[in-house]
Amino acid sequence: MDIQEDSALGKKSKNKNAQFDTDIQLTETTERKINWFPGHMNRAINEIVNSLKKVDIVLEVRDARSPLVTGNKNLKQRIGNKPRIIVINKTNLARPEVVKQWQVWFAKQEEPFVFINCFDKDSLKLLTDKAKEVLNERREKEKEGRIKLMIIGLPNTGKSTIINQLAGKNATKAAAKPGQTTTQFWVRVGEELDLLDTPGVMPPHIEKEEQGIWLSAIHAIPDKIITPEIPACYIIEHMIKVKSEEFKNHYKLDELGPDLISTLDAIALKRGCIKKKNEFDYERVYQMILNDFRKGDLGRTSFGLPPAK
Ligand SMILES: Nc1nc2c(ncn2[C@@H]2O[C@H](COP(=O)(O)OP(=O)(O)O)[C@@H](O)[C@H]2O)c(=O)[nH]1
Ligand SMILES: [Mg+2]
Repeated sequence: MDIQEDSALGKKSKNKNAQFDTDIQLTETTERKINWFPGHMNRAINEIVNSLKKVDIVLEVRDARSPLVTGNKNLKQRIGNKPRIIVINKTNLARPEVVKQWQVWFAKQEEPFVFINCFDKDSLKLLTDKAKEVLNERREKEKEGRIKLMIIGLPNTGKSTIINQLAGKNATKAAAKPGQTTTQFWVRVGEELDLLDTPGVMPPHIEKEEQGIWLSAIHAIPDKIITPEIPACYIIEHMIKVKSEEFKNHYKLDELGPDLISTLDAIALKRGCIKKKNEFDYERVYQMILNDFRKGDLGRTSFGLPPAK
């Protein structure tokens, strides 16, 4: 299935029994494919390829809550031989025990990687040290001068924030939604680094619909592509499944679950999301859950585990 700007999922949400539909949909359609690849992404990719010759190393930023789904095989191919480090950011939003599993998994792969929370200074040092280490290994002889790094990755993974944290100032625009960086932008950092910020790029294909929902939950995909109801209901079901105390406490629920609809209703009641005719205002609940989840207020979350092989 192709999800275009007026997505099939979006239309579905306008049904009367919307939350019930979602329930069915998630189980029926997990194998469907989501293709969301607006035209301007091609331009962004071509610009990345054109800029390769200007940089020493590429940092591919991903989200620790889903380190494989936030990667992009297509970008990897286009980067070719240029040294690359996979930067798995936002570890402070992911479940620590799952992050550990991912670290073990990445250590068995061939590529250099680093797990960071870019608001943490030690993390930033890990990142710059790794870049220097990889470059020293790759260079036949020591290159003089500043290191030029290009930062790429999916929208909203924290590319611009990493640059701003390294620079110690708001040198490039960062915000809690995708699509904030629209053109490439150089930032000088201290005596030794030049960083090239780039607009986020989506993979041309998202393999499973469930993975598209993860990307929507973490806001790598804009809300106009997948209607908020879908990721919001998914988040609730996920929180019930993992028995999230943070979720239960955040909305002051008496119990967790037992199911999606009872939880939606309980949250609507607790938060006063009621329309004039005494109906629950589910749209408000969906948006609130998404906002709270994205801020990290519903606790640390990981979507998916490392592959067994
Ligand atoms: N909790 C947390 N939030 C982060 C981290 N890095 C970035 N963010 C937030 O993620 C959002 C997107 O950041 P931005 O740098 O604009 O992403 P970009 O689209 O990849 O450039 C912003 O709200 C940042 O504050 C991190 O390591 N931890
Ligand atoms: Mg940006």
